[in-house]
Amino acid sequence: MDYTKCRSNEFTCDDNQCIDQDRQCDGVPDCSRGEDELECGIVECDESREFLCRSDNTCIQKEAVCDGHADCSDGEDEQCEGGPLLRQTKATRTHLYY
Ligand SMILES: [Ca+2]
Ligand SMILES: [Ca+2]
Repeated sequence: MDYTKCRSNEFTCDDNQCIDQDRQCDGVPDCSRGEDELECGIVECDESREFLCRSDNTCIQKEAVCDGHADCSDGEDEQCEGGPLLRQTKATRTHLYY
C-alpha cells in the first residue's frame, strides 16, 4: 500500500502527485496530465437552494427552476420533469411523479 495522501492544502493529481493548492487553477499545468487545470471555473452550487446551469457555470435560485423562463443560457433549468412550466415550490422537494 503506497498511496500518496495529500494534505488538505494540496491538490491530488490523477497520478497521486501532490501539488500545492495555490498551483491549482493558476493557468500552468502542474500535474503530469494537467488535471490541476481541468476543473477550474467549475462552480459549486448550494444544492439545497441552487441549481447549476452547466452550460454557463452559474448558480441560479431553485425558485427559478421550472418557472417557465429560461435562466440558463440553454434553458436547461426548464428541462423539467413533467414538462416545462411545472413549478416546483420550495417546500416540495420530493420527487415528482413518474
Ligand atoms: Ca497549475
Ligand atoms: Ca427558469
